[in-house]
Amino acid sequence: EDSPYSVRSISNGERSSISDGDSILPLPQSNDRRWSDTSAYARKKVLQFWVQLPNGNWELGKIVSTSGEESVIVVPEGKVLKVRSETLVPANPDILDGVDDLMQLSYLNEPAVLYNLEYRYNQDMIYTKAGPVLVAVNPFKEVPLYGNRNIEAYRKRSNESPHVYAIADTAIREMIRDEVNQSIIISGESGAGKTETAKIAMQYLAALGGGSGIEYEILKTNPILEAFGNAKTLRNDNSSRFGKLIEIHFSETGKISGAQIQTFLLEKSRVVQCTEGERSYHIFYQLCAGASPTLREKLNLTSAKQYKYLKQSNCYSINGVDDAERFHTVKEALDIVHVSKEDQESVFAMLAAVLWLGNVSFTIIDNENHVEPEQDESLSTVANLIGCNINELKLALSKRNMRVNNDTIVQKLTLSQAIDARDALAKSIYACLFDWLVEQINNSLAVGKRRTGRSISILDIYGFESFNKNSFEQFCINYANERLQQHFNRHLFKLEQEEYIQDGIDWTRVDFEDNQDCLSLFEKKPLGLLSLLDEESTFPNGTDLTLANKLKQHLNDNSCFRGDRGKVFTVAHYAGEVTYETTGFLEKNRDLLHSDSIQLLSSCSCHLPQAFASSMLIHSEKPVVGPLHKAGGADSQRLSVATKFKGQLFQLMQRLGNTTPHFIRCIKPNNVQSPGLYEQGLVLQQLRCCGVLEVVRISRSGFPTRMSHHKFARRYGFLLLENIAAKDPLSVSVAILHQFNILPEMYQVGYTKLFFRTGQIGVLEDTRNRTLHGILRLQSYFRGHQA
Ligand code: AD9
Ligand code: MG
Repeated sequence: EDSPYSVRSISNGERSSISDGDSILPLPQSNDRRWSDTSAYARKKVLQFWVQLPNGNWELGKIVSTSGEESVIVVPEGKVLKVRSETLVPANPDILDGVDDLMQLSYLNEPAVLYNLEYRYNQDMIYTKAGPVLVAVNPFKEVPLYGNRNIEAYRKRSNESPHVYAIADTAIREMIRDEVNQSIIISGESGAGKTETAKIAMQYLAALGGGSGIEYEILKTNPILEAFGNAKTLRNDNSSRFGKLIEIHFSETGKISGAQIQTFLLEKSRVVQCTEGERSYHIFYQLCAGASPTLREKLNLTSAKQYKYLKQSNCYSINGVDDAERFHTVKEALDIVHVSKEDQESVFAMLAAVLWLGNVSFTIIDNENHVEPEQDESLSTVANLIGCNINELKLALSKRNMRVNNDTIVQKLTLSQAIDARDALAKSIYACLFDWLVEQINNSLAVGKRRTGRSISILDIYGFESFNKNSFEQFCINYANERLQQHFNRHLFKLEQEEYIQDGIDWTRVDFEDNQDCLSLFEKKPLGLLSLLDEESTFPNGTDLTLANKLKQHLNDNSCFRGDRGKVFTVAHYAGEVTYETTGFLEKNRDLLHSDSIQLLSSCSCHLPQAFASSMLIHSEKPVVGPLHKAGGADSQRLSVATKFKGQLFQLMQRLGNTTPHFIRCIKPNNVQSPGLYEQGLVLQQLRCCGVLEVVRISRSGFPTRMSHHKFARRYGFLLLENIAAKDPLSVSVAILHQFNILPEMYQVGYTKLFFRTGQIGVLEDTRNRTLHGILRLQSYFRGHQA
């Protein structure tokens, strides 16, 4: 046997040399290790293996026999399987079941990681570290991990198990200790728990930094932003349809002094268009359900079922949610962030205007399919609510002024053009309202003039998305995730290196897969995805098909890009390939609101529409993509959506770049939002996407297992033959390494710790176990003889 050891010592000072425990004392049946020595792992004394079943799930199994390339495996229910030996993946010794940190696993393979998370999940331990990253598996039920008592335990550090609280605590401490701003970056797919996690982090910061009262306001921004920016989707009953960065500022004494919120790319289309079974933004249903009789009358409000925008998806309520009650919560929250009662009423008027706008219908007035809005309750209510002249509203929804050279010509709208104009107006009002609210909140939370420069930012941004059909939204979201992933990679590598250097060990850089190529595919000028998209958006005759062809023409040589047939192209993202369809790309990227509509808003007597109009005009003064007015006939020149988003992302990365980041990866264990259900395949796919396995892979190429000399000496010292009583932990550690012939390339001795390559601790652990078994056997053997 190619064993790294031949003799073992026994603890308790009692020394006894035995040649081979197994030959003297056969191991009990349950620990049967009669598997073949031909297995590569036999020499490493691996007891159990992971076997992948035909359904893709992994099961723990033991080798019964191996012949040639095949092994016979028995899995827990006694089932026997024949598999190719090379497909077996070594499992970790039982002592590593459910470890706090995946880095403690000797074998860092996918099934081991999956099993460890599941083992913990089943005991409501939803948090696990993957080195510097916190993994949070959504429990879909209340777990007893939160509240003041738990906050207190983390503050005192009497509880050290992984938790969002622990991350928030570290962030506060590092902010104060290093005088460096911190960020908590939360990612994961829809429904994985990002928003809840962000709130849990905010709770902790508010509890520790509370006192000024502003922390209360900060917490109250959540119900507001969720009401206006979240909606029920097929994936999540409370899905955020925007990205959010909240920067919380602290005074020198560590108290919260203010906050600032930045939002990214709200999904506007939901206001006018919504898939069966989903809902529009919560606030619409809340308003319809919760408005007082007086307010109803003022806004001419009816029930949600009477509004076309809400009716189309045939879904009005959410299980376990009382919209009317939520409406009151939102109003209270608005009070707390100092939105006046008058302003609140204006906000509700805008919401009602959007709803009524959706009910505006058109009649055809000539044989060229030109239309006019019907002069009915919907139209008059809209005019009333936004405070405009009804005839001007009618004009804005049926005609378009176009400037050609220096002349203005009036174009009548066809039915589909008029519907587009109506929907564009509704979307703009809503998006402007959302931005306006964020601005009010920011004014209320404003950091005093005396900025301390100490802050903790929490980023809750949409995770990587890959559906059967992927459109412009996924294109932007995935681009954002590419940017964040680069931040993640670069940061983690720096951390790894720093830890090695700090402990004084040799460190030659390990390779890692950078995603720079994919980012360049998006950002390169003039021949990158974004530039080409913008260019095509400015062409009068540009269509989704010409866009697709243009991309193929210029990018087909790029290794991250593949042009497919028709309007389809594929991008090789870090998290996998995604195939996009260019349908709607140009229109969504242009996101035009005709100048007629902007003019209409600025002519309104109510202050909100006026404010919206001027904010749109301000935005249109910024540098422009190109002569947009030639394209769709609109003459307001604006930044394209993609370019604006790219600018926001650059700004975001710059801000994050100046912070110490803390990463939280949320995982959704099932697609049905139900507790206790852990689907391996689904979890695995997310672990791959959000880079957790990549972190693990990175560490594998380094020395992932770390143990202090002290702990190492205590755990394995008894295996030594020599007397170690007088020796220091470092010498004991080195002696152990030598005695067991651990190859020099498999470990590094640092100042405070030993660093091991993957799997090395498994070897020692098994020796230790066998020795302990040997002792037990010997003891019972002797007891038997004495009896
Ligand atoms: V989306 O991309 O915005 O669609 P999120 O934000 O990742 O998504 P969210 O935080 O909204 O997901 O979580 C979805 C649901 O999971 C919540 O409404 C809760 O019902 C549930 N959840 C998430 N985290 C926890 C938790 N720590 N404890 C209990 C949770 N329930
Ligand atoms: Mg969310």
